[in-house]
Amino acid sequence: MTERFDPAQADTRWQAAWDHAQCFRADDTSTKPRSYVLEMFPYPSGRIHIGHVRNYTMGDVLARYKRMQGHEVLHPMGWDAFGMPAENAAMEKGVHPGGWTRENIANMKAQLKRLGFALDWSREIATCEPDYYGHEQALFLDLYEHGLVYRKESAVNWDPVDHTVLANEQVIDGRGWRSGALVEKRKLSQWFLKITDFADELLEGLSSLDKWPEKVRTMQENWIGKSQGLQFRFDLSDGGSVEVYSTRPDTIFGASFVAVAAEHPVAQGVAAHSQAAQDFIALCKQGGTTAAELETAEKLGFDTGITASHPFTGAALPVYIANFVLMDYGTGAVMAVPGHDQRDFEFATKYELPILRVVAASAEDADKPFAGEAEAGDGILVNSDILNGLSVADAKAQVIARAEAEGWGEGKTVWRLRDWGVSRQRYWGTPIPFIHCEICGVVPVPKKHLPVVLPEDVDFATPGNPLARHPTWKHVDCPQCGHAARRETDTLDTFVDSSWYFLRFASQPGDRPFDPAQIAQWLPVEQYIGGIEHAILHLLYARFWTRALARIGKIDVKEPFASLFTQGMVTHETYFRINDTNGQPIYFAPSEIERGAESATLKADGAPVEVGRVIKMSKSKKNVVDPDEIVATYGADAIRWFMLSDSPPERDLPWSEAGIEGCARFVQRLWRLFGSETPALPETGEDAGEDKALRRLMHQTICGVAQDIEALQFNKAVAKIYSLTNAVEKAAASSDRQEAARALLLLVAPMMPHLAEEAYARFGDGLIAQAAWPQFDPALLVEDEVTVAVQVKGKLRDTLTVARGTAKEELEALALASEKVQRALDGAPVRKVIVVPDRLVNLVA
Ligand code: OW5
Ligand code: ZN
Repeated sequence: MTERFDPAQADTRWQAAWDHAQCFRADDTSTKPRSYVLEMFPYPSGRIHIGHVRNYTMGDVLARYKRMQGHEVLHPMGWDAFGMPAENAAMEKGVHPGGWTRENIANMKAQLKRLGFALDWSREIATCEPDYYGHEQALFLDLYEHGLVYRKESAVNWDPVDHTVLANEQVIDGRGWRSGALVEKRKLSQWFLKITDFADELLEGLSSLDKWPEKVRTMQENWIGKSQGLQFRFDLSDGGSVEVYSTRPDTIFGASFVAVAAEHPVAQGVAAHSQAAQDFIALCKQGGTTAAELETAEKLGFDTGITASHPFTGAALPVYIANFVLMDYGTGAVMAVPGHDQRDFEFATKYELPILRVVAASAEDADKPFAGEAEAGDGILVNSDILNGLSVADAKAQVIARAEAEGWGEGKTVWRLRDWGVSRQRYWGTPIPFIHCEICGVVPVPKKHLPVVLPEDVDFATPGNPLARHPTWKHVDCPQCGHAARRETDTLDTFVDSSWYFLRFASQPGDRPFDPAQIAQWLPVEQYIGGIEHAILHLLYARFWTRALARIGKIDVKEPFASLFTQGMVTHETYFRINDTNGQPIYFAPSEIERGAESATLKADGAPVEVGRVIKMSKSKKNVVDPDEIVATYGADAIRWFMLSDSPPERDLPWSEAGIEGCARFVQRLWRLFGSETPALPETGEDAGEDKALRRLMHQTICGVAQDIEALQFNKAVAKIYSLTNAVEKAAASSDRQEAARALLLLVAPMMPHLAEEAYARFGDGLIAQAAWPQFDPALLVEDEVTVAVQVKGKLRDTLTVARGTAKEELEALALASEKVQRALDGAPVRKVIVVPDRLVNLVA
């Protein structure tokens, strides 16, 4: 009996050995097939959390497996290092965002190393360093030269007390997070990327992404939101007219009012002689600007007294100024159909406007009441005059045709997708490389002057953008005319940093963002893994940057991620007691709890606590475990194994103490298997091939685990490894057992690399990190015994267990020899015998 496996010393020893041998460095000149395995790079928020561990363990298993399969693997890691959290820390703790970020990076990097990830650290990137963001500035200028970057006035969240622009996440319930003041919308000149130029391509491209989850493709499709609709004109009672656009012209007979944005000329015209209208417009300017905020905010309106004439019926529809209509979107005015649009429904309910049904499941349902909300679904047209009985699609076409024939409107394709506003009035981001000159206008910083580096000496004592109030930084001479000019003080949205990092990982020359030849070698990423929260924005922006760079001739790849996998959450049960005085729960951390099989008690007082739902880990519910503590207690292999076991990787994974203990026990179980008998035996001996069942299971497991890893179905691979472990443990000593144990060791190597190295060292042939995946014999995958059904006159009477491929004559003889068969025949002569080899013998009497 060998000693226990001791991760505390083995883990670091093997991590150092991998470092020393540079095992995980990707060779750009390799002739092997290439695999680029990438996980979404982390924000250096402070510490690695369990969600990171799950993400990076999955990628690590795939990367290690691909290397064992003989691929040249690129598996890099870096830091998505710009953004608000660093700036918030600066304001709260009085530290510099750069110092805070770099310290976090150092800590988190050490944590990742302790988990044993097979990463090529020579390619590490931090987006906050000038040797990354300087190249980003160069690419931004390239896009500008090609007309894909422009400036436009647009609304921002303005905090009137702090005199600063707020990020959306700094607006809480319509108020500034710091001042508590009601946030206003203000117009500022902002930088935009022309993603809408790519709307068609980005939509079309989705159909080529057959290794992306259907769900993600649908989300992107909806975000891009291509729709065919009708743009048309309402004549107004005051002699004017208003243009509206509707994606549901089929519902035109259900229109009960017209709504215009606060900034719409009709609204402005009314406000010119109405104080009440002016007050209402001012009210609309408060509150957030995001789609989500508009969706949830209470719908408010102001009746202008003007009416609009319905193009079919001539009915006079009231015209409202409404807070849910945006000037930036479409024409800034809408035809409102409360029965079939939720926002219109809420508005109509509040202002007691008619809610008509014009689409129903069938003609009989024409007068069915609404169940408290609008019905946006499909159906047939009702209460709609000439459209009655038509499908939604046919009715749309009909109304568009009619409008075009009569000249009051025309069919138009519109996109939900807007251009991407990338300006942020913040310090901790990539400076936008432009200079404002009173003479020349907006002038790009000449590329030879890049990077435009952030100043270090900034103060966060007062709100607002420290770059804008820095005493010297922004003062430069105009690169064109030489007169005193001013730097752009906006920085780029951090999503820009993550839109091209996968290119920089593949190629990082000093003098340009990347070398297109190397990009061609590595891209597209073979497997990208990350959280579902990036299904829309990050993934769309990365696809857009790739296509934009392809369009301007910088690279020759159109889709950055060939295959995408989105992982589930790591969850944990909650522990709490109800506070007697206010009825609120007081939560306890798992470390404060003694968990029994049925109940839980608080260690401090030994009295019971309630066990709550299994939910996403969060600070407020205290249901958090710290990966570092788990590694310290159980070792890296145990936590890695936990991340892969039990739950399918796209589902939630409930963390439990019992679970991690089971994983740690399995590590020791394997150690007993590998650490004792295995190395003592020769690889093949005279008894090779005797233990047929074990041999077959071994070959099946080698094949099956490979398939499972390639499909990222790690829990299935884990189950197969458990089965093979059981079988090897039970098998009598033989060289078959030896061979199976050796294969088993190679199969667990990507998942438990430390234990695997420690055991492999006993074979004395190098690092398992550099070993090959075991071979399997396809001939041994199939069972060599089959069950053959024996029927008499079509009725099943017996079964035979025989060797696969048993001859027809022999099967016939065996069938006739069966006592059950003879009984069924009851002396009747057999007239005909039908034999289907390996399957069936049918005796016709
Ligand atoms: C974790 C994934 C995430 C992503 C990756 C990096 C989380 C899955 C959900 N830099 C960007 C980023 O997302 C990526 C760019 C490419 C845009 C948790 C989260 C979780 C969270 C917190 C805690 C525990 C579990 C502890 C809270 C208490 C602290 C005291 N998820 N599962 N579990 N960076 O760093 O956020 O989507 O793929 O890895 O994530 S990131
Ligand atoms: Zn100038």
